[in-house]
Amino acid sequence: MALLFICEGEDPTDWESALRAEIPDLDMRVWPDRVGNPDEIDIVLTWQPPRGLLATFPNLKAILSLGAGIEHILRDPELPPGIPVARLIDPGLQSGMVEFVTMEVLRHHRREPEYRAQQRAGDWRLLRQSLSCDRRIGILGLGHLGAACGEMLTRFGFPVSGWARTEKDLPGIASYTGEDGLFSLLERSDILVCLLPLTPDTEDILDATTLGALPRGAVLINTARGKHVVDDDLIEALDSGQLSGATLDVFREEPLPADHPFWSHPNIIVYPHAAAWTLPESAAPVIADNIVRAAEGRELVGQIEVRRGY
Ligand code: NDP
Ligand code: OXD
Repeated sequence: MALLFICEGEDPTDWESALRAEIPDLDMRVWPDRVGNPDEIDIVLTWQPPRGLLATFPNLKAILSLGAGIEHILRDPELPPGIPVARLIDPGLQSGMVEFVTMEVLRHHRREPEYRAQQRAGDWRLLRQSLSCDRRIGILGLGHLGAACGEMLTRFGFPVSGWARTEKDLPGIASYTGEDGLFSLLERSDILVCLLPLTPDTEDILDATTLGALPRGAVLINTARGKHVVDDDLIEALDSGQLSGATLDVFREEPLPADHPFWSHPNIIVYPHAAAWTLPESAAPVIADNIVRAAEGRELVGQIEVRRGY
């Protein structure tokens, strides 16, 4: 089994040692310098493969994403058909996202951005605090990451609701589905967290209409993809007071262009796509399991439905 690692700008050294600790005789190649004969490549492990590249490996048996998101693979118009594609289901990615979302929910809940602004102005003033049971959280996407974030937030006493394609039965989390369900969830979300995959159905989902359906003064935390948000509509919602703040970890264009208004907006907190990382020490056992599954022709863990987009 030859595995090809395709991730521009990432040093493969740690990945090679972590994967070899799992599969000692793994034949691991690295694009673009150590590919060898393309006919020998069985599995690709990748983040943002160049368009058209995957189609150059005629004997591919599986495509494994180095991240939870999969749109960076599916966007390739020459994606070879019929090859199983798997997203990454990684405990480290999950705990990283739970930490990040919890941190940002608590930051907004405890009015930390306002206290920092007051500090810059030398303004000593108490801001009224709310109980967690009075701060309603809505989560778009109740999958591997969204459900885990929701579960953690219920432990703080926040009322949590979630929206998914299919009905969920998660302790303490109210489940919503469909278009009506989306608007029912929005109207009861003081803090809205987006953890949807980017698909044709979810692109631009956070626009003037959906942001306008949130309670006045709500907060948005987007840790999914930049293309979920219509940038101008978000700025308009913040400037009009419809939203009081936003934490953005992901953007339509990354790195966020230097002249983008998000950088300097007083009510936006920007992170450089840092919410959750794929770390070899946590992800290698999961990926190794999928390498073995691919070799044996078994279904992959996290195998996605290509037609559905996630
Ligand atoms: P999953 O595939 O496990 O979960 C996706 C969830 O979204 C599911 O609950 C699914 O519903 C729901 N969903 C999908 N399409 C729709 C739709 N049209 N309408 C309603 N609900 C929908 O993904 P993960 O939780 O693992 O990851 C989510 C996303 O988080 C990734 O795709 C990625 O973009 C982002 N991410 C960002 C990171 C960062 O650092 N910023 C790090 C890791 C991930 P159902 O359960 O019914 O199928
Ligand atoms: C991912 C990400 O999809 O880091 O895993 O964005």
